[in-house]
Amino acid sequence: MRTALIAGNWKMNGSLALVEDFARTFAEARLPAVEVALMVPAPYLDAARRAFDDTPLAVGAQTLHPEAKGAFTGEVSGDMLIESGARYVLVGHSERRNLFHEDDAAVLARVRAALTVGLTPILCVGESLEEREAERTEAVVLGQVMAVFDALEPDERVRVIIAYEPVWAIGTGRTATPEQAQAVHAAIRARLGEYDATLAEDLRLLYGGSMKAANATELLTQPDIDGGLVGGASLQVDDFLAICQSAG
Ligand code: G2H
Repeated sequence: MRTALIAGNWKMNGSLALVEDFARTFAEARLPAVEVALMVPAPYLDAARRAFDDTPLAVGAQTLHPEAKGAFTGEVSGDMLIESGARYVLVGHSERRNLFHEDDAAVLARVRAALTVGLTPILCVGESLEEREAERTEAVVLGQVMAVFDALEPDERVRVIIAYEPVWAIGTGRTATPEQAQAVHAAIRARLGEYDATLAEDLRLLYGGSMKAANATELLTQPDIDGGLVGGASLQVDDFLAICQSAG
């Protein structure tokens, strides 16, 4: 059985006050059997780790640099994230791929860097609207998955989480229908089965792209959707809590 994971992605939003708000709410929240994590901006990691001590909330980061240290002004290494309390790190989010020009090789380097220091990478994959309309969704998404998984060892593959985020659904208010999302998740799981049946059975596949309290249940009850990567709705503590509660 795969335990659901609901991961909030604050992107470049939030504040220390919001960290405290989440800590207060989740300290008293009643949750089903679900793991919950918040990917906060790097400067808030340490405060979030401390504030979430008595809550079910884990902490994650939104990116990392592939090198362990060096002359990379402005960048943050995996070891630094670990020291600041992160357990997860997003890799390959479409905003990183598109705005910061991270190609498949850059994504793979970051997945490797995360695994090296003991962070759980959440590998984000997804097609653009143009690619979906050209009926290239599966080719694009599976290509992004294989660009990483082909290069990893079996014991590394099992430590990765995948988030399917159709680019046309990110921050647009447009959500993939449960059927559209399930179809892509099933295709990813089938492809993972070509590496190893146990890997395919155990690896968690999250859906992301305008997930909110109103559509979470119908997405999270799909057989191959094991949780959510939640952007906008993770900035409102009540909305995010409602999504977590619908993941039982
Ligand atoms: C996709 C998602 C979180 P949103 O980027 O990663 O954001 O829920 O706002 O579409």
